[in-house]
Amino acid sequence: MDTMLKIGITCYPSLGGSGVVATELGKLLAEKGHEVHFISHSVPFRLGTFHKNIFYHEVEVNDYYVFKYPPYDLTLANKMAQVAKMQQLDVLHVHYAVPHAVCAFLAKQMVGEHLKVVTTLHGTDITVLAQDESLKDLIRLAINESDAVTAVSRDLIRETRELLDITRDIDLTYNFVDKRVYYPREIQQLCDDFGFGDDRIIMHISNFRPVKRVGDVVEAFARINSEVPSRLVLVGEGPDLPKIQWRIQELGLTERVHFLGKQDDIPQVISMADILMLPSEKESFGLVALEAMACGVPTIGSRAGGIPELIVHGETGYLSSIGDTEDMAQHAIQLLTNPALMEQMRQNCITRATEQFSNDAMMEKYEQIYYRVLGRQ
Ligand code: GMT
Repeated sequence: MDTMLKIGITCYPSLGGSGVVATELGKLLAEKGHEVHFISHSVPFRLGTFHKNIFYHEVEVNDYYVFKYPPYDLTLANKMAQVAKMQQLDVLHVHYAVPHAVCAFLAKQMVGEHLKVVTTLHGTDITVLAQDESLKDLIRLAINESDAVTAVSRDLIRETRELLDITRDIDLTYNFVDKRVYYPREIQQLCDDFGFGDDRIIMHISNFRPVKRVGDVVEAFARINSEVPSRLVLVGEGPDLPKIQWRIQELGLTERVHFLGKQDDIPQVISMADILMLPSEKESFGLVALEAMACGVPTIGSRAGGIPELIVHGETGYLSSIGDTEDMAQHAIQLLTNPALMEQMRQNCITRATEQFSNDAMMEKYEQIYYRVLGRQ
Protein backbone atom coordinates (compact mmCIF):
# COMPACT_ATOMS: atom_id res chain seq x y z
CA MET A 1 0.00 0.00 0.00
CA ASP A 2 1.32 3.44 -0.94
CA THR A 3 1.48 5.45 2.28
CA MET A 4 2.17 8.73 0.53
CA LEU A 5 -0.91 10.91 0.13
CA LYS A 6 -2.14 13.64 -2.17
CA ILE A 7 -3.36 16.46 0.01
CA GLY A 8 -5.10 19.68 -0.97
CA ILE A 9 -4.64 22.56 1.48
CA THR A 10 -6.70 25.74 1.59
CA CYS A 11 -5.97 28.56 4.03
CA TYR A 12 -5.99 32.33 4.24
CA PRO A 13 -2.73 32.92 2.40
CA SER A 14 -1.93 36.36 3.78
CA LEU A 15 -0.38 37.20 7.17
CA GLY A 16 -1.85 35.37 10.16
CA GLY A 17 -1.19 32.38 12.39
CA SER A 18 -3.62 30.08 10.59
CA GLY A 19 -1.89 30.72 7.25
CA VAL A 20 1.49 30.10 8.88
CA VAL A 21 0.38 26.80 10.44
CA ALA A 22 -1.25 25.60 7.19
CA THR A 23 1.75 26.51 5.07
CA GLU A 24 4.35 25.08 7.44
CA LEU A 25 2.34 21.88 7.71
CA GLY A 26 2.19 21.64 3.91
CA LYS A 27 5.94 22.09 3.69
CA LEU A 28 6.58 19.40 6.31
CA LEU A 29 4.22 16.95 4.60
CA ALA A 30 5.93 17.59 1.28
CA GLU A 31 9.34 17.06 2.88
CA LYS A 32 8.11 13.69 4.10
CA GLY A 33 7.14 12.73 0.55
CA HIS A 34 3.43 13.54 0.38
CA GLU A 35 2.17 15.57 -2.58
CA VAL A 36 0.71 18.88 -1.42
CA HIS A 37 -1.56 21.12 -3.49
CA PHE A 38 -2.29 24.61 -2.14
CA ILE A 39 -5.58 25.95 -3.49
CA SER A 40 -6.04 29.65 -2.81
CA HIS A 41 -6.38 33.15 -4.30
CA SER A 42 -2.68 33.90 -3.80
CA VAL A 43 0.52 32.11 -2.92
CA PRO A 44 0.70 31.59 0.87
CA PHE A 45 3.20 34.14 2.20
CA ARG A 46 5.35 31.59 4.03
CA LEU A 47 5.65 29.23 1.08
CA GLY A 48 8.91 30.77 -0.07
CA THR A 49 10.72 29.38 -3.03
CA PHE A 50 10.41 26.15 -4.97
CA HIS A 51 9.66 23.00 -3.01
CA LYS A 52 9.59 19.52 -4.44
CA ASN A 53 6.11 17.99 -4.00
CA ILE A 54 4.38 21.35 -3.53
CA PHE A 55 1.98 22.74 -6.10
CA TYR A 56 -0.07 25.89 -6.13
CA HIS A 57 -3.46 26.29 -7.80
CA GLU A 58 -4.76 29.83 -8.07
CA VAL A 59 -8.44 30.64 -7.65
CA GLU A 60 -9.43 33.37 -10.10
CA VAL A 61 -12.76 35.05 -9.51
CA ASN A 62 -14.81 36.29 -12.45
CA ASP A 63 -16.53 39.59 -11.82
CA TYR A 64 -19.60 39.48 -14.10
CA TYR A 65 -21.71 42.63 -14.19
CA VAL A 66 -24.71 40.85 -12.59
CA PHE A 67 -22.71 40.12 -9.45
CA LYS A 68 -22.87 42.73 -6.73
CA TYR A 69 -20.24 40.65 -4.88
CA PRO A 70 -17.85 38.42 -6.88
CA PRO A 71 -18.52 34.84 -5.67
CA TYR A 72 -15.04 33.82 -4.44
CA ASP A 73 -16.43 31.01 -2.29
CA LEU A 74 -18.20 29.31 -5.18
CA THR A 75 -15.19 29.65 -7.44
CA LEU A 76 -12.99 28.20 -4.70
CA ALA A 77 -15.34 25.23 -4.25
CA ASN A 78 -15.29 24.57 -7.98
CA LYS A 79 -11.49 24.85 -8.09
CA MET A 80 -11.16 22.46 -5.15
CA ALA A 81 -13.29 19.92 -7.01
CA GLN A 82 -11.32 20.38 -10.26
CA VAL A 83 -7.96 19.97 -8.51
CA ALA A 84 -9.23 17.00 -6.50
CA LYS A 85 -10.37 15.22 -9.67
CA MET A 86 -7.37 16.08 -11.83
CA GLN A 87 -4.75 15.37 -9.19
CA GLN A 88 -6.71 12.52 -7.58
CA LEU A 89 -6.47 14.08 -4.15
CA ASP A 90 -7.07 11.85 -1.13
CA VAL A 91 -7.78 14.65 1.32
CA LEU A 92 -8.76 18.31 1.34
CA HIS A 93 -7.40 19.92 4.50
CA VAL A 94 -9.07 23.28 5.03
CA HIS A 95 -8.10 25.87 7.61
CA TYR A 96 -11.05 27.93 8.88
CA ALA A 97 -14.67 26.90 8.74
CA VAL A 98 -15.74 30.00 6.84
CA PRO A 99 -15.66 29.81 3.94
CA HIS A 100 -13.11 27.02 3.46
CA ALA A 101 -14.89 24.11 5.16
CA VAL A 102 -18.13 25.11 3.44
CA CYS A 103 -16.33 25.16 0.07
CA ALA A 104 -14.79 21.76 0.79
CA PHE A 105 -18.24 20.40 1.61
CA LEU A 106 -19.47 21.58 -1.80
CA ALA A 107 -16.37 20.21 -3.53
CA LYS A 108 -16.97 16.82 -1.98
CA GLN A 109 -20.51 16.79 -3.38
CA MET A 110 -18.98 17.31 -6.84
CA VAL A 111 -16.14 14.80 -6.46
CA GLY A 112 -17.63 11.98 -4.43
CA GLU A 113 -17.46 10.35 -1.04
CA HIS A 114 -13.89 9.06 -1.57
CA LEU A 115 -12.56 12.63 -1.15
CA LYS A 116 -12.10 13.22 2.58
CA VAL A 117 -12.36 16.63 4.22
CA VAL A 118 -10.36 17.61 7.29
CA THR A 119 -11.21 20.98 8.85
CA THR A 120 -8.95 22.81 11.29
CA LEU A 121 -10.54 25.50 13.44
CA HIS A 122 -8.23 28.35 14.38
CA GLY A 123 -10.34 30.71 16.43
CA THR A 124 -12.14 33.62 14.90
CA ASP A 125 -14.30 31.25 12.86
CA ILE A 126 -15.73 30.06 16.17
CA THR A 127 -15.16 32.80 18.75
CA VAL A 128 -16.59 35.52 16.49
CA LEU A 129 -18.36 34.10 13.45
CA ALA A 130 -20.15 31.22 15.18
CA GLN A 131 -21.95 33.81 17.30
CA ASP A 132 -23.28 35.47 14.15
CA GLU A 133 -26.77 34.15 13.42
CA SER A 134 -26.26 34.84 9.71
CA LEU A 135 -23.48 32.22 9.58
CA LYS A 136 -24.06 29.93 12.55
CA ASP A 137 -26.04 27.16 10.81
CA LEU A 138 -23.61 27.10 7.90
CA ILE A 139 -20.62 26.75 10.23
CA ARG A 140 -22.37 23.95 12.12
CA LEU A 141 -23.08 22.15 8.83
CA ALA A 142 -19.48 22.49 7.64
CA ILE A 143 -18.15 21.14 10.93
CA ASN A 144 -20.60 18.26 11.16
CA GLU A 145 -20.05 17.24 7.54
CA SER A 146 -16.23 17.24 7.71
CA ASP A 147 -14.67 13.78 7.95
CA ALA A 148 -12.43 15.05 10.75
CA VAL A 149 -12.32 18.31 12.64
CA THR A 150 -9.35 19.59 14.58
CA ALA A 151 -8.94 22.66 16.80
CA VAL A 152 -5.81 24.36 18.05
CA SER A 153 -6.59 24.28 21.79
CA ARG A 154 -8.80 22.54 24.31
CA ASP A 155 -10.43 25.86 24.97
CA LEU A 156 -11.39 26.21 21.31
CA ILE A 157 -12.84 22.69 21.34
CA ARG A 158 -14.91 23.62 24.40
CA GLU A 159 -16.10 26.86 22.82
CA THR A 160 -16.99 25.14 19.53
CA ARG A 161 -19.12 22.62 21.41
CA GLU A 162 -20.81 25.28 23.50
CA LEU A 163 -21.51 27.86 20.82
CA LEU A 164 -22.59 25.47 18.09
CA ASP A 165 -24.05 22.68 20.16
CA ILE A 166 -21.70 20.19 18.50
CA THR A 167 -21.13 16.72 19.93
CA ARG A 168 -18.88 15.10 17.32
CA ASP A 169 -15.21 14.28 17.98
CA ILE A 170 -12.77 17.14 17.58
CA ASP A 171 -9.06 16.34 17.57
CA LEU A 172 -6.66 18.60 19.44
CA THR A 173 -3.87 19.83 17.14
CA TYR A 174 -1.84 22.53 18.86
CA ASN A 175 0.15 25.02 16.81
CA PHE A 176 3.78 23.94 16.37
CA VAL A 177 7.20 25.40 15.58
CA ASP A 178 10.05 24.11 13.50
CA LYS A 179 13.10 24.09 15.77
CA ARG A 180 15.36 24.26 12.70
CA VAL A 181 14.00 27.79 12.20
CA TYR A 182 12.92 28.92 15.67
CA TYR A 183 15.87 28.98 18.07
CA PRO A 184 17.65 31.82 19.91
CA ARG A 185 19.57 33.87 17.35
CA GLU A 186 22.68 35.97 17.81
CA ILE A 187 21.29 39.48 18.07
CA GLN A 188 23.99 41.66 19.64
CA GLN A 189 24.79 43.45 16.40
CA LEU A 190 21.12 44.08 15.70
CA CYS A 191 20.55 45.51 19.20
CA ASP A 192 23.63 47.72 18.78
CA ASP A 193 22.30 48.93 15.44
CA PHE A 194 19.07 49.95 17.15
CA GLY A 195 21.08 51.62 19.93
CA PHE A 196 19.33 49.66 22.67
CA GLY A 197 22.39 49.78 24.97
CA ASP A 198 21.65 48.06 28.30
CA ASP A 199 17.91 48.64 28.07
CA ARG A 200 15.62 45.62 28.41
CA ILE A 201 13.40 44.81 25.45
CA ILE A 202 9.65 44.28 25.75
CA MET A 203 8.07 43.13 22.49
CA HIS A 204 4.60 42.73 21.06
CA ILE A 205 3.82 41.19 17.68
CA SER A 206 0.32 41.12 16.25
CA ASN A 207 -2.09 42.45 13.66
CA PHE A 208 -3.12 45.25 16.03
CA ARG A 209 -6.78 44.29 16.03
CA PRO A 210 -8.82 45.38 19.09
CA VAL A 211 -8.88 41.76 20.30
CA LYS A 212 -5.09 41.96 20.87
CA ARG A 213 -5.46 44.77 23.45
CA VAL A 214 -2.22 46.46 22.36
CA GLY A 215 -3.19 49.40 24.60
CA ASP A 216 -2.54 47.10 27.59
CA VAL A 217 0.98 46.46 26.29
CA VAL A 218 1.64 50.20 26.32
CA GLU A 219 0.17 50.73 29.82
CA ALA A 220 2.18 47.82 31.23
CA PHE A 221 5.30 49.04 29.45
CA ALA A 222 4.98 52.53 30.95
CA ARG A 223 4.93 50.93 34.41
CA ILE A 224 7.86 48.58 33.65
CA ASN A 225 9.97 51.38 32.20
CA SER A 226 9.45 53.49 35.33
CA GLU A 227 11.41 50.84 37.28
CA VAL A 228 13.61 49.10 34.72
CA PRO A 229 14.95 51.16 31.77
CA SER A 230 13.37 49.43 28.77
CA ARG A 231 12.38 49.73 25.16
CA LEU A 232 9.08 48.64 23.66
CA VAL A 233 9.37 47.06 20.22
CA LEU A 234 6.07 46.81 18.34
CA VAL A 235 5.95 44.53 15.31
CA GLY A 236 3.02 44.39 12.88
CA GLU A 237 0.33 46.72 11.69
CA GLY A 238 -3.41 47.01 12.01
CA PRO A 239 -6.44 49.10 12.87
CA ASP A 240 -5.43 50.04 16.44
CA LEU A 241 -2.00 51.36 15.47
CA PRO A 242 -2.91 55.09 15.26
CA LYS A 243 -4.60 54.94 18.68
CA ILE A 244 -1.53 53.27 20.13
CA GLN A 245 0.84 55.85 18.62
CA TRP A 246 -1.25 58.63 20.11
CA ARG A 247 -1.22 57.03 23.58
CA ILE A 248 2.57 56.54 23.43
CA GLN A 249 2.97 60.23 22.66
CA GLU A 250 0.60 61.17 25.46
CA LEU A 251 2.65 59.11 27.94
CA GLY A 252 5.88 60.78 26.73
CA LEU A 253 7.31 57.43 25.66
CA THR A 254 8.03 58.17 21.99
CA GLU A 255 11.80 57.83 22.41
CA ARG A 256 11.39 54.47 24.10
CA VAL A 257 9.14 52.81 21.52
CA HIS A 258 10.18 51.33 18.18
CA PHE A 259 7.66 50.49 15.47
CA LEU A 260 9.04 47.84 13.13
CA GLY A 261 5.92 47.31 11.00
CA LYS A 262 5.43 43.91 9.38
CA GLN A 263 8.49 41.68 9.49
CA ASP A 264 9.24 38.37 7.79
CA ASP A 265 12.20 37.13 9.81
CA ILE A 266 10.34 36.61 13.06
CA PRO A 267 12.94 34.32 14.75
CA GLN A 268 15.57 37.03 14.33
CA VAL A 269 13.28 39.83 15.50
CA ILE A 270 11.87 37.88 18.45
CA SER A 271 15.35 36.88 19.63
CA MET A 272 15.98 40.55 20.49
CA ALA A 273 13.24 40.45 23.15
CA ASP A 274 13.59 39.80 26.87
CA ILE A 275 9.83 39.45 27.23
CA LEU A 276 6.97 39.08 24.78
CA MET A 277 3.58 40.47 25.77
CA LEU A 278 0.31 38.90 24.63
CA PRO A 279 -2.55 40.45 26.64
CA SER A 280 -5.34 39.40 24.21
CA GLU A 281 -9.04 39.49 24.96
CA LYS A 282 -9.46 36.27 22.97
CA GLU A 283 -6.72 33.99 21.65
CA SER A 284 -7.40 30.43 20.64
CA PHE A 285 -3.72 29.50 20.95
CA GLY A 286 -1.24 32.36 20.44
CA LEU A 287 1.28 31.11 17.89
CA VAL A 288 3.53 34.12 18.41
CA ALA A 289 4.03 33.17 22.08
CA LEU A 290 5.13 29.70 20.97
CA GLU A 291 7.53 31.22 18.44
CA ALA A 292 8.94 33.37 21.25
CA MET A 293 9.14 30.36 23.57
CA ALA A 294 11.17 28.42 21.00
CA CYS A 295 13.59 31.37 20.80
CA GLY A 296 13.96 31.34 24.60
CA VAL A 297 11.72 34.35 25.21
CA PRO A 298 9.12 34.10 28.02
CA THR A 299 5.67 35.57 27.42
CA ILE A 300 3.50 37.55 29.81
CA GLY A 301 0.01 36.83 28.59
CA SER A 302 -3.62 37.00 29.57
CA ARG A 303 -5.69 34.09 30.84
CA ALA A 304 -7.65 34.10 27.60
CA GLY A 305 -8.65 31.17 25.40
CA GLY A 306 -5.81 28.72 24.84
CA ILE A 307 -2.98 30.91 26.18
CA PRO A 308 -2.91 29.05 29.55
CA GLU A 309 -2.45 25.77 27.65
CA LEU A 310 0.74 27.17 26.17
CA ILE A 311 2.29 29.29 28.93
CA VAL A 312 3.03 27.58 32.22
CA HIS A 313 2.65 30.31 34.84
CA GLY A 314 5.94 30.87 36.67
CA GLU A 315 7.85 28.45 34.44
CA THR A 316 7.75 29.71 30.86
CA GLY A 317 6.15 33.08 31.49
CA TYR A 318 3.30 34.56 33.49
CA LEU A 319 -0.46 34.79 33.19
CA SER A 320 -2.60 37.72 34.32
CA SER A 321 -6.30 38.47 34.15
CA ILE A 322 -7.40 40.21 30.96
CA GLY A 323 -6.74 43.95 31.35
CA ASP A 324 -4.71 43.68 34.58
CA THR A 325 -1.74 45.70 33.32
CA GLU A 326 -0.40 46.32 36.83
CA ASP A 327 -0.07 42.57 37.43
CA MET A 328 1.57 42.11 34.00
CA ALA A 329 4.05 44.90 34.78
CA GLN A 330 4.87 43.43 38.21
CA HIS A 331 5.63 40.04 36.67
CA ALA A 332 7.84 41.69 34.06
CA ILE A 333 9.75 43.71 36.68
CA GLN A 334 10.24 40.59 38.80
CA LEU A 335 11.69 38.76 35.81
CA LEU A 336 13.84 41.61 34.49
CA THR A 337 15.43 42.24 37.88
CA ASN A 338 16.28 38.60 38.56
CA PRO A 339 18.85 37.33 36.01
CA ALA A 340 18.93 33.80 37.46
CA LEU A 341 15.15 33.50 37.17
CA MET A 342 15.29 34.90 33.65
CA GLU A 343 17.94 32.39 32.59
CA GLN A 344 15.99 29.50 34.11
CA MET A 345 12.84 30.61 32.33
CA ARG A 346 14.62 30.97 29.00
CA GLN A 347 15.81 27.37 29.29
CA ASN A 348 12.35 26.17 30.34
CA CYS A 349 10.91 27.91 27.29
CA ILE A 350 13.23 26.20 24.82
CA THR A 351 12.66 22.79 26.44
CA ARG A 352 8.88 23.14 26.48
CA ALA A 353 8.64 24.41 22.90
CA THR A 354 10.87 21.61 21.63
CA GLU A 355 9.31 18.80 23.64
CA GLN A 356 5.62 19.71 23.63
CA PHE A 357 5.05 21.64 20.40
CA SER A 358 7.45 20.14 17.90
CA ASN A 359 6.76 20.16 14.19
CA ASP A 360 7.50 16.43 13.86
CA ALA A 361 4.97 15.36 16.49
CA MET A 362 2.25 17.64 15.18
CA MET A 363 2.84 16.70 11.54
CA GLU A 364 2.53 13.03 12.50
CA LYS A 365 -0.68 13.77 14.34
CA TYR A 366 -2.21 15.35 11.23
CA GLU A 367 -0.91 12.44 9.15
CA GLN A 368 -2.64 9.95 11.47
CA ILE A 369 -5.86 11.90 11.08
CA TYR A 370 -5.59 11.70 7.27
CA TYR A 371 -4.97 7.92 7.40
CA ARG A 372 -7.86 7.50 9.83
CA VAL A 373 -10.43 9.28 7.64
CA LEU A 374 -9.18 7.30 4.65
CA GLY A 375 -9.61 4.07 6.60
CA ARG A 376 -5.91 3.25 6.18
CA GLN A 377 -4.87 2.93 9.81
O1 GMT B 1 -4.57 36.13 15.81
C1 GMT B 1 -5.02 36.53 14.75
O2 GMT B 1 -5.67 37.55 14.66
C2 GMT B 1 -4.76 35.73 13.50
C3 GMT B 1 -5.51 34.41 13.54
C4 GMT B 1 -5.53 33.81 12.15
O3 GMT B 1 -6.59 33.76 11.60
O4 GMT B 1 -4.51 33.40 11.64
O5 GMT B 1 -4.87 33.55 14.47
C5 GMT B 1 -5.65 32.49 14.98
O6 GMT B 1 -5.06 31.26 14.57
C6 GMT B 1 -3.72 31.05 15.07
C7 GMT B 1 -3.21 29.74 14.48
O7 GMT B 1 -3.96 28.65 14.92
C8 GMT B 1 -3.74 31.04 16.59
O8 GMT B 1 -2.44 30.85 17.10
C9 GMT B 1 -4.29 32.38 17.11
O9 GMT B 1 -4.39 32.33 18.50
C10 GMT B 1 -5.68 32.62 16.51
N1 GMT B 1 -6.13 33.96 16.86
C11 GMT B 1 -7.18 34.20 17.69
O10 GMT B 1 -7.81 33.32 18.23
C12 GMT B 1 -7.51 35.62 17.92
